[in-house]
Amino acid sequence: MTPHKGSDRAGEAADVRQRIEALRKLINYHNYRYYVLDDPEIPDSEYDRLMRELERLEAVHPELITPDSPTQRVGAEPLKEFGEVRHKVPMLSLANAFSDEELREFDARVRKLLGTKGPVAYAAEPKLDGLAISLRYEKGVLVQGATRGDGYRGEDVTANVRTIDTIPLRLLGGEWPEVLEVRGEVFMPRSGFCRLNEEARRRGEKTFANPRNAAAGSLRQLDPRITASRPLTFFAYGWGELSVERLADTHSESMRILRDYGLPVSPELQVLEGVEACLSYHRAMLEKRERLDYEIDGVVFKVDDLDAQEKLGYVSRAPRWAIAHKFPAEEALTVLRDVEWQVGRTGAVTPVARLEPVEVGGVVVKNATLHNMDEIEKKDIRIGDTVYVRRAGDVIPEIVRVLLDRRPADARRIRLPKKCPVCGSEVIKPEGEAIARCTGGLFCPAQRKEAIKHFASRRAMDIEGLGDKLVDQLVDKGLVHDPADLYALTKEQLTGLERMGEKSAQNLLDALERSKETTLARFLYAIGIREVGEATAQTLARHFGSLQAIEQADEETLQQVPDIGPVVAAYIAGFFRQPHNQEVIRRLREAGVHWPEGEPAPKPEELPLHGRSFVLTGALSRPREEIKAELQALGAKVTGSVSKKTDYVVVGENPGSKYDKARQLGITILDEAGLKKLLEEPDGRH
Ligand code: 9MJ
Repeated sequence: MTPHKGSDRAGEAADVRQRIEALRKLINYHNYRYYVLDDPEIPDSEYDRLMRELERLEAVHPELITPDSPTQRVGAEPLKEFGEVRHKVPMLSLANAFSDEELREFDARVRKLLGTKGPVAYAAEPKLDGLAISLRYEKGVLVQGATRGDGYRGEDVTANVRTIDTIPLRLLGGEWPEVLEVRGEVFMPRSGFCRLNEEARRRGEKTFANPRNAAAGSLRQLDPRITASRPLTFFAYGWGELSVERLADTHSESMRILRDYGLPVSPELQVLEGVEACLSYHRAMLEKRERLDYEIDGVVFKVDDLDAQEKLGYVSRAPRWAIAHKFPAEEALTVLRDVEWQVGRTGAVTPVARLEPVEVGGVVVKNATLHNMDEIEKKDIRIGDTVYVRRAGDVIPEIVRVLLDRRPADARRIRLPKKCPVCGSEVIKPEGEAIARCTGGLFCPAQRKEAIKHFASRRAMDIEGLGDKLVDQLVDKGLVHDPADLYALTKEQLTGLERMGEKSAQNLLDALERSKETTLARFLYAIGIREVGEATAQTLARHFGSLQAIEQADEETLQQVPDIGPVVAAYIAGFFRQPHNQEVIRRLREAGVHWPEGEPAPKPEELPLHGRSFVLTGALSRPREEIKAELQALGAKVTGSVSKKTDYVVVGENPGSKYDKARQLGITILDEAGLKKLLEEPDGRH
């Protein structure tokens, strides 16, 4: 009996061993489909299931765990220091070409040395901006990973490269040479880099300056668990020591073979005939650069034929058969000469750097954005500083950092101007806000068009027929400088405009006349004080009753009003402090704009939506708080849950259970269009 039992157990063990091996093979194959071919065959859930089964079997049979098992990527213990690795075949650097001319010279040299008249075939691929790595496979198993170091001696980072999912721990197939050193670049995709920095920011930790630094910092961790948590990846672009003479006769064919072994290779790899094709490739990759999820700083061309490579040989430490054709630098050093302040159409006052002209990424840069005062202070930028300017794609150039050791003794601090450089009104930057703003809303030429369009809009003065295009024309022709000028327009002036007949001109004059009769709340909203929307305007009107009372209120008094905090109070007081704004208001009233002054604040029960209860649900196109404030200003109550007392449920996209409940209870359901109509005509029947 006993022998029988024993062989049973042996049979079972053999089954487990077989299953484990089958699982490892399957997992390696699906890794290859996913990472190398970018063409997964099974969903992630199925892959996870295979991994879990393998983990479970290995937990029960720890004696069957091998270092190349896909479960063994993260080693247990942090290292004290990295060991040294000698590269038997040195890891070379590449010569650079910085212009089309230099690439043509490279090609001419290659052809001369090879004695060929016709075009040479080159293998072309993007030049990754990461870290060069050598991976040593023995009998198909990854046994060592090493950094380039000085090209002859690097650091042993085996435990760390093992954690990189795209690097196979065991090669696919069985045809590989006994010793195979794969050379390539470890790098961090942009998307992963952004995620990593976002997480660091959230935790209040230091962020990385760029993906290259992040990749280098992640690979040089003594604790492989940290490396494992970083989104690193790898592309192979060559080889070092081989136990056979060659993998193939060309570079491109060798790369195809590496790919078949399960190693990721750039999908952009191409074979090109002659230097002109190389120049086109360079231009195409430069154009494509922004769309790639990893940073590249040029393209690499390698003579494809390996016999030709041998013939060409090496000069000092770089092969004569390869060259990196670099892209124009995206960063450059220059001097900050001065700072000017620009006023946007909403009154934002932003600093613009005037730079000593410098070429960055192929264009001459003279200006860069400095964003705002907080940014300037954070980076400690001063006039006279030597600064790094960065330009990427179509974005506005910006100052990355200052070289403090080059700061001249007379460097000047940058100060926010007290007066608007365009209209001379006061500039204010409320506590806690990043952006400074001009307070001359009604008068400032920079804000003119925007202010007039807002003034005329439906929910403000409601001047029918005065659309954006017409405002543009009136301002461009110099007929209107501020909202008060609208009321001085004549029929002759109007009929002189494009597409403005006698009839439309009269209609506009009539609309202007009608708009003069308004309410204090509308008027307050129309004059466009920053942060004073309709709800706040209504609250102000109700609370103070007259314009004079509001004009005379200081910031402290304003903060007594419900929902008005220090920022809004600062904007309101700042606005009325400007003599120019006062002047425009005086002229508006002189032209006949009026409202029931000094009227008692409308009683809550007089508000059009008084006593109505609303619930908002689903994804709405505007912030919920904004809609809520508008409804409340009209007297409505906004609550969080649906009950029999609810009058309306406003539903956005993908509403949840509140919508179902509202339907059950037979409550009126409004979509966004319905809500808009109700807000516009709250006095209508409902
Ligand atoms: C990079 N960095 O992408 C080489 N490289 O070849 C490519 N670097 C290289 N090839 C020989 N694609 C030495 C370095």
